[in-house]
Amino acid sequence: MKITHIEHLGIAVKSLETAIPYYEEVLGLKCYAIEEVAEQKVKTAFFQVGQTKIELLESTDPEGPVGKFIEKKGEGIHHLAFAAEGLQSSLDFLAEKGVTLIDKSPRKGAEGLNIAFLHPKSTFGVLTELCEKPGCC
Ligand code: CMX
Repeated sequence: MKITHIEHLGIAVKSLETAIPYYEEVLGLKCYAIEEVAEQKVKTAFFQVGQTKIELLESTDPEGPVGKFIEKKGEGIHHLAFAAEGLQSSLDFLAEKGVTLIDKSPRKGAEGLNIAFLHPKSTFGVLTELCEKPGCC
């Protein structure tokens, strides 16, 4: 298993429209993409900070993962995403180590990345995502 860097931090917000001006006008970052991920019931907005991105997540459905998260916990950090080389072999390794996989094999996420989530109950309370660029490794 090889993690190379933190790919992004996912932050749940009630509204992209009201959160984006804080990131742009106060923090001075630039929103370079807005993308809906219908399968995940979210609309996302991305900001680059060095090698890492901030991914703002607005729910498009109260029953989706981010809708349920905001209902329970309010706005805030939703998940931590690592860039990992060899996604399927990393998942196999993690399963062997007893980590509960939400995704047993990679699927498509925002920005065309292959992604997979690990269950927060087996990662010390942090919903963890592994990402890999398609075609890599
Ligand atoms: N971080 C930490 N804990 C979380 C969590 C999160 N983001 N989301 C849920 N939990 C906890 C809940 O607090 C709850 O804990 P308790 O049992 O102690 O109360 C437990 O997990 C179960 O939560 P739930 O609200 O009943 O939700 P579900 O079990 O239905 O789903 C999860 C939880 C993590 C399996 C689901 O949210 C999931 O599959 N997430 C992965 C996909 C995702 O988050 N997509 C959105 C981002 C997409 C993108 O980045 O493109």
